[in-house]
Amino acid sequence: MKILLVSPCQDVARRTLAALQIPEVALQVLAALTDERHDVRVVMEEFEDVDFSLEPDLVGLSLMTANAPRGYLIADHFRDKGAMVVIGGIHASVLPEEAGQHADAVVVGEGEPVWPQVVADAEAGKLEPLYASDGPADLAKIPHPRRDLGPVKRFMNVNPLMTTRGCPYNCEFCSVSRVYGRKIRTFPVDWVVEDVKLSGRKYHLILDDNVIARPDYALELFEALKPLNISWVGQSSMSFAERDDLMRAARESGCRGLLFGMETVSHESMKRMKKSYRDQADLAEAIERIQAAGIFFHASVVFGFDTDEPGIFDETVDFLMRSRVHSATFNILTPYPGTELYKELNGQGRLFTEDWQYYDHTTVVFRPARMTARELAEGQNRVRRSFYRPSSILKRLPRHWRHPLFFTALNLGMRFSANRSGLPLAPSDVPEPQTT
Ligand code: B12
Repeated sequence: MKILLVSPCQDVARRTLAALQIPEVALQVLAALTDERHDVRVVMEEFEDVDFSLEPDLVGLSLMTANAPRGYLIADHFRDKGAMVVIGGIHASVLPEEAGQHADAVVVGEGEPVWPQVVADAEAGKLEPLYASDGPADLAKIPHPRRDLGPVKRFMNVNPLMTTRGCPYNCEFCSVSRVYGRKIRTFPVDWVVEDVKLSGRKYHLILDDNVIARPDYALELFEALKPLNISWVGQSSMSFAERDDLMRAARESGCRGLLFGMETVSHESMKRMKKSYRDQADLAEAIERIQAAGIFFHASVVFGFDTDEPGIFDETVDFLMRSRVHSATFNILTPYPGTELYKELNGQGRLFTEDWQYYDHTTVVFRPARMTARELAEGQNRVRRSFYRPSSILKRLPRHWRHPLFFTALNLGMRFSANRSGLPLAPSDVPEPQTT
């Protein structure tokens, strides 16, 4: 069979900057699981156009929420031409019925345990409407991704690496545990080392939600990565700051920087989210410890919690400037389907739209509790511009001057993208409901 695996772009007119594009490993793993008899092609639309004149027998699409509408267009196009279409990914996993309207089959959860069966059934012309694995994938048996398929290697592009799966938390705004479950599973350390070697790359992104989710495993992994002389970035929880041994081992293994899901500087919101730090002083101390350990600190901040008032924007910038946070992303709270937050806001009639293309963290899609949608949109925009003003970048120059090039390049890149973005307002054709 001719198999086409596609990860759609949210909007082909607004592709990610080339230097920041990262290949999507899920499709390359599915390709590796596909029998060699088949002719497999992988297209990541962030990097390259889909060739709509192709005539594949089977199309596999990987969908997040924001790129689902684009994915459905691609699905409908190839189905009209007679191809069988299978949809997987986090969005299809939480809304299989919706995805099923554009596909012959939907895969819920991890793809590896069921993909060979999907391909066999497609070949026999008898696809089931729904595939879901009986249990979690055995990570030791997952083949290494087919990096030869997909986008052409570019000098700066980082290579995605998988080391763990699963998340024990159940945050109100996240649906990750719906795909991977709540138990943390780990790829064998040898598998990861082999994967790094096979990639032949120097720069890596560890995809895990929290690289230190299993501290014992993380220590063993960092130790094994040391001799490989690579550089990597990833995401971690703030409890990293409490473990000098982990910080040292991470740095020695090539960790250049980590994204921390800080979310908020509001004391009220921290309490509601049961964060490990109690207040701003606590948080500032943790940031200082991480930076002193030589780790670049990238904060991920979210605006729009029900506890957020209009003062939250200035309070956030003041805090980030005082703590000399190296860089930050400012997101608008987004109620992804499948989350508690979605249930709550939908139940309260506060969603403006269910057009998923707007569910991207940069558009206000719900009525906030203590400010208007416009205040939220304008506040986020103001914070981005103010944090990346040249004078602000200068004021935040690292106390611990270990990554001068990285700091400058990232801050200038973020400044460019902050200035490029428009005002992220709720879709204008959807009037903001009256407060009851
Ligand atoms: C790494 C990552 C990124 C990287 C992406 C790098 C890359 N190109 O791959 C970066 C930092 C760029 C990123 C950006 C964004 N991300 Co992100 N990201 C992740 C993260 C942490 C891991 C994803 C991953 O690669 N996992 C490893 C692969 C192997 O797993 P997988 O993709 O889930 O696929 C498995 C199954 O879903 C299934 N499957 C997937 N596709 C298919 C297709 C078929 C045919 C089949 C059969 C099966 C199948 O099988 C796979 C293997 O088991 C997840 C959180 C998570 N733990 O999932 C968030 C996550 C996917 N991101 C999310 C979001 C919101 C974003 C952004 C919109 C954020 C923003 N404001 O910029 C952007 C959008 C970027 C875009 N492409 O449009 C959300 C998506 C929520 C949703 N419902 O859509 C998640 C779930 C985070 C969260 N906690 O909410 N992200």
